[in-house]
Amino acid sequence: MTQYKIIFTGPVGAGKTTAIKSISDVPPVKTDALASDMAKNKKPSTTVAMDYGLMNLDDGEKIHLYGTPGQERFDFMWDILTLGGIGLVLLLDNTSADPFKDMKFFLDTFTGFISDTAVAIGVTQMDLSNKPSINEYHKELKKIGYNPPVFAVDAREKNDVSLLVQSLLFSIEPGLKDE
Ligand SMILES: Nc1nc2c(ncn2[C@@H]2O[C@H](COP(=O)(O)OP(=O)(O)OP(=O)(O)O)[C@@H](O)[C@H]2O)c(=O)[nH]1
Ligand SMILES: [Mg+2]
Repeated sequence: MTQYKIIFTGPVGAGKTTAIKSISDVPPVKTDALASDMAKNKKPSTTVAMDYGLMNLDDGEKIHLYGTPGQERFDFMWDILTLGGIGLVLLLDNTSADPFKDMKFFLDTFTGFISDTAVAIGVTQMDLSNKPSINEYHKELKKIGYNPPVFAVDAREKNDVSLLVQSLLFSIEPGLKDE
C-alpha cells in the first residue's frame, strides 16, 4: 500500500487546522492551545505543534496530512513536518493586511521543499474579502517565477479542500486521484 505525506502551512488563522478537519477520514489530531495574545486574530486558540489527519484514496492509497503552526515562534516545527513530504498546501487568509506579503514569506521559507516537490495555494475567507482576486494572485506569482494551482477555498468545506489537495496531487503525479 502506498502512503504519501502532504503538509499544510500558512499564516495564523488561514484555516490549516480547519481544512485538515474538513477532509480527514479519521478524527484529526490537533495541538491547539488557548493563547491570550490571540484575541487580535479573532480566534481563541492556535496550533502549537502540528495537526494530523488522513485521507483514504479509492485505490487504497493513503495521504497523511500534516498541518504546521502558523506562528513563527513555533517555526522549529516547519522543517520537521516537511520531512518525507511530497507536496505543500499553502493556505492564505484574504482578510490579512497584506496577503501577498504572507504568500511570499511562506514561499520563501519553504522554497527548498517546494523546489523538490510541489505547491498548491488555497485562498480562504474570500467571502469576507474578495480582494486580491485569484487572477491577481496568479499575476503576482508569475512575477516571482511561480505557476502553482490557486483556488478560492473555504477551509470549512470538504469539497473545496479536497479539490485543492487533488490539484496538488495531479501536479505531482498525474496518476494519483481522489476517491
Ligand atoms: N468566513 C470564513 N471563515 C473561514 C474560512 N476558512 C476558514 N475559516 C475560519 O477561519 C478560522 C481558521 O482557524 P484555524 O483553522 O484554527 O486556522 P489555522 O490556520 O490552523 O491557525 P493557526 O493554527 O493559529 O496558525 C476558523 O474559525 C474557520 O472556521 C472561509 O473561507 N471563510
Ligand atoms: Mg492551526
